[in-house]
Amino acid sequence: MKRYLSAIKPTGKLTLGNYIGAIKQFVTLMNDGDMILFVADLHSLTLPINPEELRNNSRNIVAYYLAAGLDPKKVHVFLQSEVHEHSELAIILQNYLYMGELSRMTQFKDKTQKMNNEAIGLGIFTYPVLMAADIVLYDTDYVPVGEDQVQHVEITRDLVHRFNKRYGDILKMPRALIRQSGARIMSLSDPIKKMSKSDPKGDIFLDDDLKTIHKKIMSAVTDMDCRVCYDETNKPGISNLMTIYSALTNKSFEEIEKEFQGKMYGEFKKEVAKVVVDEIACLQTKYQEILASGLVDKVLKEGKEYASTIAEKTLKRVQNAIGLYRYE
Ligand code: AQP
Repeated sequence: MKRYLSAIKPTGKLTLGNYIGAIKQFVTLMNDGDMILFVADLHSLTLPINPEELRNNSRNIVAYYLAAGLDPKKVHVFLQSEVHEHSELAIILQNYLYMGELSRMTQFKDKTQKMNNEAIGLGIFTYPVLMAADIVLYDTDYVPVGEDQVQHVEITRDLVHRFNKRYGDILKMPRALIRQSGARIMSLSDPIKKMSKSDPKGDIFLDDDLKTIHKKIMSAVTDMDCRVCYDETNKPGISNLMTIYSALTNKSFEEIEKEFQGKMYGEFKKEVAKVVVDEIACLQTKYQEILASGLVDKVLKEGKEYASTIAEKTLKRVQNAIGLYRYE
């Protein structure tokens, strides 16, 4: 059976980008194999975060996973920090990735470009090492991610190749799995920038009130051209709205272009706003029910047990291969 593994960092409130680019894809894939999802709380420590916020964000992610339709009978969900093998394996694997390649990672460069070297924590630099450990710990086949995370899966593949060349066939080679549409939802106020939890300008949050969502979409930045057609380079705002609309309605760009031919941007935006508001309204209702039901703690407990069993075996296999222990 194929195994899928993915995660979300509890660095802030979930956005429509996280929902379309990640969570919706998890729901589609859950019947297709063994799915392991975790809340990447250790990864969220790479930039300063308030402890109470971190705790709340972590629970909220699980509640949104379930609200979006992830079935706890089919999907295993846990907190990364509760399975200690992630950290232990990362300590080992950091010896198989190099400073040069880590400093070339786009996410590292983006997140630290305005920071002074003296203020950059080591965790943000070694982020890909922990992510590689997250992935290989579960003998993962596929890592469903948005486009921004593909580079991290690629460096994990380099590591696996390097490690296996030295010690034999110990780590499973993973692959990134990217959504065909919606892999990169952009900011509504600056559509050449990714919609991001930690940079809330132009974001739609899953817990925004519905009027606010409508307003945000109606005032999304577009262009002067007035034709609803897909052109990422010259019409990034309209293309972004088309991506959102397409992801939530399953309509192709051609169908959308036909539907709004000769119509004004205002009409198109109203329709996008309606679709987004309907989707999020339904999600918010289920989310509140789940938070009130106590299901989050139950799911996390079961998920931790499932994940720990697999993680323990992989860590022992690695330790054994590199000469730390010898097991029967
Ligand atoms: N704008 C986006 N469009 C499509 N997919 C997205 N993802 C994030 N933003 C978009 C996908 O969501 C998953 C979880 O991401 P993450 O929390 O691990 O880190 P991230 O990619 O860095 O997401 P954010 O929201 O931008 O977080 P911060 O601001 O903390 O860095 C991933 O699969 C990601 O591709």
